Amino acid sequence: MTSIKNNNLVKLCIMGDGGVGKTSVTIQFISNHFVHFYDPTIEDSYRKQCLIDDQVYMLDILDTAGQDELTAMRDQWIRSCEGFILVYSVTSRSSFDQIQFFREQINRVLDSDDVPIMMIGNKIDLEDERQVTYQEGKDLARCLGMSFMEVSAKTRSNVEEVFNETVRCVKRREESILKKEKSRDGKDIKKPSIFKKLNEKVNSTKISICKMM
Ligand SMILES: Nc1nc2c(ncn2[C@@H]2O[C@H](COP(=O)(O)OP(=O)(O)OP(=O)(O)O)[C@@H](O)[C@H]2O)c(=O)[nH]1
Ligand SMILES: [Mg+2]
Repeated sequence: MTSIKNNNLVKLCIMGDGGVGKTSVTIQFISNHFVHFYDPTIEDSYRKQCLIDDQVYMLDILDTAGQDELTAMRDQWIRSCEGFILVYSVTSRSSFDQIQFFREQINRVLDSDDVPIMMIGNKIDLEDERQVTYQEGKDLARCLGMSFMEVSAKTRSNVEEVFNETVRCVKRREESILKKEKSRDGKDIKKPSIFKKLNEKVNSTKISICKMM
């Protein structure tokens, strides 16, 4: 029987301008179908258990409002999540221009520039209406330190991969924080403070001897 450990619960937040397809991408991932109609979101959350790299995870996905008049909760949404999916539509230049604003808001609220974020360009099935090239998306993501994929909620292209990769980003960050903490503790054990002080004294004596000479 597979059980989910507490640390395998991953909280993700999906953000971006209104109408770019946040809900459609999420519903396609959760229940394998495409929503044709547009019903602006206020706030919805979804849960899905999935297997990523032989590990079972429970994903908590927060689907947020893109419409300007519904975004008062944004700081609170950001605080409650550990990984982010920033969505724009490849058919909308203005939604692409908004990405940097969302990125800055996440950094500000979490007071960190090292947050796991995946940027996605949605609606690639509408190739004739494309306003943002793949290269532009890739360049912006690299410049802002985010992972990047193009997707289509309609055809399901790359939808699963987006969520899998975002979970991997969250886990990689967690591991690197843990590693840093362990190595800090390890150093303290190897070098007890009494030796540190003794070393400092020897060094300062050396310096004063040098000065005298
Ligand atoms: N052709 C195509 N249409 C899409 C795609 N993704 C979403 N749409 C359509 O775009 C419209 C808006 O999609 P939503 O998923 O509701 O957009 P949203 O980002 O959740 O919008 P808000 O909740 O207002 O922020 C709907 O009519 C969808 O059917 C896609 O990949 N391809
Ligand atoms: Mg929505």
